[in-house]
Amino acid sequence: MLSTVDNNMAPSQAGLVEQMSVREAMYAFLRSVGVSKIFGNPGSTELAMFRDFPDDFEYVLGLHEGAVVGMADGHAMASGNATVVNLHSAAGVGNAMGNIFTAYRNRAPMVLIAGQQSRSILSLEPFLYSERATELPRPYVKWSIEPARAEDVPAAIARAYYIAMQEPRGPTFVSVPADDWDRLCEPVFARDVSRVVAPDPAMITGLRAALTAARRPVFVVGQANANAGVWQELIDLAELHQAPVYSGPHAARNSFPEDHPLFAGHLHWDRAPLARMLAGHDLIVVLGAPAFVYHVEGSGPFIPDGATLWQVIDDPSTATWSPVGTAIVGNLKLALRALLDSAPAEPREPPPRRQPAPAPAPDRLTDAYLMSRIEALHPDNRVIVCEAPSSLDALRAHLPIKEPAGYYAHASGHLGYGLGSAIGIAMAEPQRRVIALIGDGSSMYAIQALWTAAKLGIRVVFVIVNNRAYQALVGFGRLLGMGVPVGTVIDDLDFVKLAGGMAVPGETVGRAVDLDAALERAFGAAGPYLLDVRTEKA
Ligand SMILES: Cc1ncc(C[n+]2csc(CCOP(=O)(O)OP(=O)(O)O)c2C)c(N)n1
Repeated sequence: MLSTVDNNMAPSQAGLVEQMSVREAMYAFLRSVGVSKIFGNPGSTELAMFRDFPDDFEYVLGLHEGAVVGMADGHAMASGNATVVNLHSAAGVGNAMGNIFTAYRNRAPMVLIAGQQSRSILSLEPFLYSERATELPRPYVKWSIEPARAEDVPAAIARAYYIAMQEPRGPTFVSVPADDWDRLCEPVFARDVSRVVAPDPAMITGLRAALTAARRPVFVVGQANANAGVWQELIDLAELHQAPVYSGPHAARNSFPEDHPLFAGHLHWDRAPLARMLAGHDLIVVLGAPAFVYHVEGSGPFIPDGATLWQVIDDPSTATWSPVGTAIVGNLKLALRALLDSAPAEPREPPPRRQPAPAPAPDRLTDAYLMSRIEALHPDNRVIVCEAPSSLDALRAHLPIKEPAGYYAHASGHLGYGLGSAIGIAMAEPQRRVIALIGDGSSMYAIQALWTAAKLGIRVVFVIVNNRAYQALVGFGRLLGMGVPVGTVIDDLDFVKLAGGMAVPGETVGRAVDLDAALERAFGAAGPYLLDVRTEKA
């Protein structure tokens, strides 16, 4: 029988030559798959996980679990490798849940390791006991387990990693009792486990034929393209077919250059206007996106009369609920490479170019003016994180996303993702300038993340788009024929003081004339910097 061992005792002394502690086996496995950071917020049930914390690992502390999972999401998406997250048993998982939902919708690969009380006292319903630990994060994790035996924990973590990395990627969950970490187990070795599935070649042939025959095809693109890294393939395909490219509604990442002549804009999130935007096209090819993400109930046809729809998506489940069209399931890179072997039957005229938005008035501190000045002062090598719901139109009009992996948002609608994710992205891509555009309301769901940015000296410019309201809800209220809804005014927040309290420098910008200099100071900062921009209400 295995028993708890002194961690300093060599395996040979214990008479178990090929064994190591559960903790050592976990770190050895993580090392072998290139994971060296643990994002977390610890508790007593997990402390044993960190005994003799290895020198080649970094613990990234966040002061609230929402901020922790947001950071881990950003890091996973920007680095392309799963992140490991330490959460405190039931309460920590509960705090993290909003951003676990977001990670699930974002397809962010992540292994969540939560503490559990010691196995030996579970029958006594002890303090901190997570009674149904594996059910708590469901249905927003791809896999959830509390291993039957301590010695199964490293293999469970390895399996959680492989599942998280398989398309569609996403979070997985392992609950580990506190007394497991010191137990002995066999090591787990990294293996090559397939991460993608190839699309059905016969269906790809069908889509190629449809593309060849179409008179006026159109592409609709979404976040699975960014996850699969098919920036150039999409440009080549659009140019080959001279087809306009729309971004699907609520796309959480960018996959096509918004300054490209074929970029047509962002589709509406309401059924009828969306169908109207696609009118005149006989073939709609949805690549790496759901068809479609609606925000309100609608009626009428899903696509214009006379059009047919094809979809290529890495998620089998998403393929099944599309109301119309033919769906091909598989990896976008493989699909696009196969589709590039197609050509129009007749040469096509290039579609008309979109009209640029008129420049915003320079004397008013609107969100549109703010976006236009960021574009003017920092046009390249930037990553925009946006969680400023009512400023999305301004962003799209004046701050085009021109580079691969240049835009991150939540696919979930959950607020509290952006502030943390910006930090995780900047950790993974320190050579780029991460600019987080966060609403005053949204920032307060994860404001603790600023502390981590300051502690680690992470270079992020946090721009609080401060309209002193939950303005998106005010706008939505208008759509519903209401006045200003209750619970939507949030004035009297001082973000410079909040940031200062966490050692992040910053300044308030109250006039359009002061904006450029403040942005220059923010872009020039060596560490985190916050601008509280008091924008005019729309
Ligand atoms: C966790 C969570 N709670 C509530 C909401 C509902 N909600 C959607 S938009 C919004 C307002 C956001 O305000 P702010 O960040 O200031 O941006 P603005 O709407 O003013 O542009 C709220 C509260 C949400 N999406 N997520």
